[in-house]
Amino acid sequence: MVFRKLPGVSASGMGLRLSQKFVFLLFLSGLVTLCFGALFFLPDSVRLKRIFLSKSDSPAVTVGSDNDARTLSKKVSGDQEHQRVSFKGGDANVKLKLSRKPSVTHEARTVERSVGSRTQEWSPAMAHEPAVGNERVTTAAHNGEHRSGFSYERFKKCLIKPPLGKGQGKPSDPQTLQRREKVKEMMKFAWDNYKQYAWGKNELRPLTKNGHIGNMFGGLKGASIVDSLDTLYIMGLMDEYEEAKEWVQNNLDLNSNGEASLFEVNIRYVGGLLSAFYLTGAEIFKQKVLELGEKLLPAFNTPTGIPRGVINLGSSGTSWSWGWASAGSSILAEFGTLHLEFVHLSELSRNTVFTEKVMNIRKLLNKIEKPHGLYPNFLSPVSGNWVQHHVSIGGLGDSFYEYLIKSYLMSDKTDEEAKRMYYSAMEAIETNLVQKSPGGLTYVAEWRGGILDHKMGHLACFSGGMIGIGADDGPPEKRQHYLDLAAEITHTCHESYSRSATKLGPEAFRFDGGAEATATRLSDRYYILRPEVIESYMYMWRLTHDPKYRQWGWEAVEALEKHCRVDAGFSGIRDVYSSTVSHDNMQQSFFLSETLKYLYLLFSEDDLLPLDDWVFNTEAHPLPIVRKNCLREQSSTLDNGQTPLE
Ligand code: DMJ
Repeated sequence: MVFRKLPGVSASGMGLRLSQKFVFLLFLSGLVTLCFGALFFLPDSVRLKRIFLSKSDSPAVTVGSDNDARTLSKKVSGDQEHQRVSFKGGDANVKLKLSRKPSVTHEARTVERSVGSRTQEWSPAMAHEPAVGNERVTTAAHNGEHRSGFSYERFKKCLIKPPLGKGQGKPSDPQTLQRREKVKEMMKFAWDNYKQYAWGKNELRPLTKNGHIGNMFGGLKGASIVDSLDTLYIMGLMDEYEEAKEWVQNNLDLNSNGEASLFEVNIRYVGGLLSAFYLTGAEIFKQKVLELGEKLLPAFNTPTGIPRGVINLGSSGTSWSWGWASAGSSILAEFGTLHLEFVHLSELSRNTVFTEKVMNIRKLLNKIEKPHGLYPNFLSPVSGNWVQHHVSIGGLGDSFYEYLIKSYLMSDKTDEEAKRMYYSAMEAIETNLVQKSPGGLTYVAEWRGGILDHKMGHLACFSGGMIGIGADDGPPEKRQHYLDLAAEITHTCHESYSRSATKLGPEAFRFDGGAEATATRLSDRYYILRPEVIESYMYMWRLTHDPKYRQWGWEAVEALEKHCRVDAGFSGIRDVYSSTVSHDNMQQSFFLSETLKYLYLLFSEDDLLPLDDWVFNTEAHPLPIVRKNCLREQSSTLDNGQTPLE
């Protein structure tokens, strides 16, 4: 028997027409999809979501709301380096712009985040489990307990000298002592005001007397507190140090879910906590830093292992490239400025995973072909190739070079690869970038695919100190040459200060169109309390004991007092060439961690944080040299028989 369907008549006998049934089914399936899809957008904490989706099923992509995008994407003034420079320094005037396309979704999805296993009992075997490719990431961070086997007592015995010197670095001559006391007073003033008006926020806004959170730290708070711990400690501001420690203990919440700059979180939070631990032995710092270190690991889950610039600190572990970075690239100064901290994370956790991540970056950079031996600033984390040929020892490139020589020094001069890479980079920089102005000033220009841009950023002024500390270990015939070059660059940077009305230096200065160490663009005239010039004074003082460096440091103190000190703290200024200053209303956390620390060290004896035992990370947080037969062999031999640096 053949049933002949009459047009529009249901065969089911339920009285529905075929077209009606179809519409109904369509509606029903749409509803189911919608409900299920909605689960993805619920916060991780919602129970329903946890019932339906296991952790690893959770979508790696958490696309922020338009609102988020709006707050993250601000108008950017100036050129790309300007964005980056300000970015690195947390410039209040320039806002972040993220590429909202998370491009690491697949890899991120495959990561079994140990966040999800925090409630499990930790065992030493888990801590030692090496990460294989992009998959399992396990550390010793559980329930706030870190049983890493690291012995602080043993570590202290490995130091050649006491960290704070014989007498806390107190200088014998009265004028220097007085100057040092002044710097200490500045620190206390900056701290007290931060405490009064911005406690727990990231930075103080000293004019409006409130706090600033910003969006560089992915919801982490208290950047000024973490950045200040070691400065307070070495200055002997013990009540303040105790307040800071207590805040870390009770209020530093690492379970944030925001998008952070991997670089900034690493240099300020990881660096700050590591130093605080090594200086004081307080376990809380070690616990926090290992927990935080673990949260950063998913950033490396890219096809090449080169991390992207922005990481979600929440459970998704997704990462993004900066929207302004060419073609989804990663920034040399960002992924190249992780080594020191990550090696110490391995030292403390006895988990090689951290060192493996940064050694992988090193391997790639060592192997890749370099135009004229130079390292361009943008690299694709997908292909592992350079994205364009802009080279700079200032913003975007700077601390990569710094970390090469410091990796060598921090390895107790055993990391030969870092040494080779540093000195050949120096050769290329000298051949291609180092210039002499008509007025006889030595400067390091920038390179754009073979064309020189005769500009030097304030950030590039750290290079005087870097070349200075690297002088001793270069080819013997170049030792004096490097010291001279370091002194010349530091002199040029001092000129950029002394040629301004305020005696503070601009964000960038030029050597073309008749300019000599002065800013020619309005947009380059600001000063945001940056440390780099003073940092070079400090190193050059330690290396030469030429009194001019202390004198120059004192000039900077006077200028800071005169132009940057306001009622409730210190503020950056908008134009160093105008003596009627306009303040930017921001006391950067690096002012407390770097600028004031370097000034204090400049007016102290050399045995306060002696360079025989310590290297400073790029945020001026001191990290101890990892000594063979000491830190490494006794405390850090791993289950697989390797040491973290192997
Ligand atoms: C600091 O956060 C670090 O020194 C970084 O390497 C560069 N910029 C700022 C200070 O200027």
